[in-house]
Amino acid sequence: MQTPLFDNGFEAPQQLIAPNDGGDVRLHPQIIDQDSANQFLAELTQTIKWEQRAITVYGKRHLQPRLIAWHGDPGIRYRYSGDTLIAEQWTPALLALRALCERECGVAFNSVLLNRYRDGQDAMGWHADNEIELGDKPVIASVSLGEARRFDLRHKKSREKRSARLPHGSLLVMAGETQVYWEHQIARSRKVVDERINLTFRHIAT
Ligand SMILES: O=C(O)CCC(=O)C(=O)O
Ligand SMILES: [Mn+2]
Repeated sequence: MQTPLFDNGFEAPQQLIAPNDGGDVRLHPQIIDQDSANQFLAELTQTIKWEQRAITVYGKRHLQPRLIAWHGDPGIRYRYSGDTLIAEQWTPALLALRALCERECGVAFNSVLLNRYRDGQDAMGWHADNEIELGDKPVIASVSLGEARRFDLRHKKSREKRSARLPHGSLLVMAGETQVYWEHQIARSRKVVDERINLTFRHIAT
């Protein structure tokens, strides 16, 4: 696989949320060149053991409307909504993407949650990534591959909304107090027909 290219300033990062708004969300629209992004998309589609898993919401079991996978350092667990995932090993593609995110964010990640949205009917509801294991002001690096989806942010108190399109080969970074004051979602869409893979690199306290 080629070394992924970084954007050299021609696609300047967009600040979606600034510390004044109670958070820090930046979008690099094209951090990976399109050829490498195509290769990552094909490789992850084929090599990851994708699963549709059940979670508990308000006491009821539901299948999540997307496929997921959890990879990371040995023994790292991810606990959420009544489900526990135990990390699968890093693969070469995941390590390459982790290196890119670590370089860009200046922090270390020991795990990655992968989401595969098969079409516009797959989605993720409003939530904040505020599990205790993520620590106080988590840095979360979110790589998008495949069909672009709209990413919505909503302030927990004022209900102000902000949105951005997450294109193929982009990187969204959430840091600072983002998870304290804001929630985010990927809404269903009738216009979207193609697949999208999203990877959120995280550091889980052990
Ligand atoms: O698919 C996305 O861009 C969002 C994923 C997300 O919020 C998560 O995995 O917690
Ligand atoms: Mn999230």
